[in-house]
Amino acid sequence: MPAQVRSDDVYPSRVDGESRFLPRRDPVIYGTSGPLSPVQIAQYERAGYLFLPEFLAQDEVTPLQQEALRLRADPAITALEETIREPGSDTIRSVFRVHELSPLVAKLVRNGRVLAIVQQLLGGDVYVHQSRVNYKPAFRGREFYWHSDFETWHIEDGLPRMRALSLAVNLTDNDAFNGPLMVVPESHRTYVSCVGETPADHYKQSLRVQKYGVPDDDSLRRLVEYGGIAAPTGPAGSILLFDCNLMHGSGSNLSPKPRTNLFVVYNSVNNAAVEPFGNIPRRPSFIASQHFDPVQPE
Ligand code: 6CS
Ligand code: FE
Repeated sequence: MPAQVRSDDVYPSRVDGESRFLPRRDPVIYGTSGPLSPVQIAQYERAGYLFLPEFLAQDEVTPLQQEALRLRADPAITALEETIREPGSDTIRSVFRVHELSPLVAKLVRNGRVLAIVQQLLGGDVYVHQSRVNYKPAFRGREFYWHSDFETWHIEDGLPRMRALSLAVNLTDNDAFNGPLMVVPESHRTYVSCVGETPADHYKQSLRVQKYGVPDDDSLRRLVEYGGIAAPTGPAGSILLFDCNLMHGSGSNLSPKPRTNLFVVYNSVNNAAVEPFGNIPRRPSFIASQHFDPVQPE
């Protein structure tokens, strides 16, 4: 193993000349009881994700939709480095740290129904590692290439183990045509160590188009041969919970309808970020939070 791999690193990446599959060394489900049924827990454990259509009521999702549009139109927000633009244009792709920029999103993060599920999956108290709105505008919203979030959060942000998940809330319908999120079922049980050295200030590039920390074609082919590809599409208000190591991505939006999703990344307080495992300076806190206080239900 190359010299720069830390002795406490069970998931090395970006150190070898070739990509490797390493087995997951962590549980998928950490909790015991909670609102999810045994069947739902088994689905999440086996496939790495759980889709709950129309989880939020219309009167919960409408204010969030409006809030997402307000954030994008507010010059005080668009002037911040939290606002990321599409490659090659000024169109807004994402706004990060929305759980601190928006009281409405802060409220959603603490929503009791959501939090009980997250705590069941991760086994107890959690904090928010990252949050963002991805706008994927009509006609020209660009793709997010295949990746495991955990690879980046481990190497660039210092999350030690796989004990985090993403909550994706559909703020618009996600359909076959507007660039819905796609996942590779069961890929969360394999860690794909990636090739290439992380460039300085990688996030400035990667949040627009990611080139490092993405799997090579052969690895992807093998994962998809095993698990296939699923696109859990559904109306606004639907939510997707997915494991931090699940391979996922999404295509461009060629349709006339935007695809807007809100993402909240919850991490166990027992898995708080340490020094990044990639021997690089940690990313700014608007991408990788340093506030480890547990989220309290509202
Ligand atoms: O770099 C990150 O943390 C992120 N990038 C992607 C493509 N997904 C998760 C996360 O927002
Ligand atoms: Fe991602």
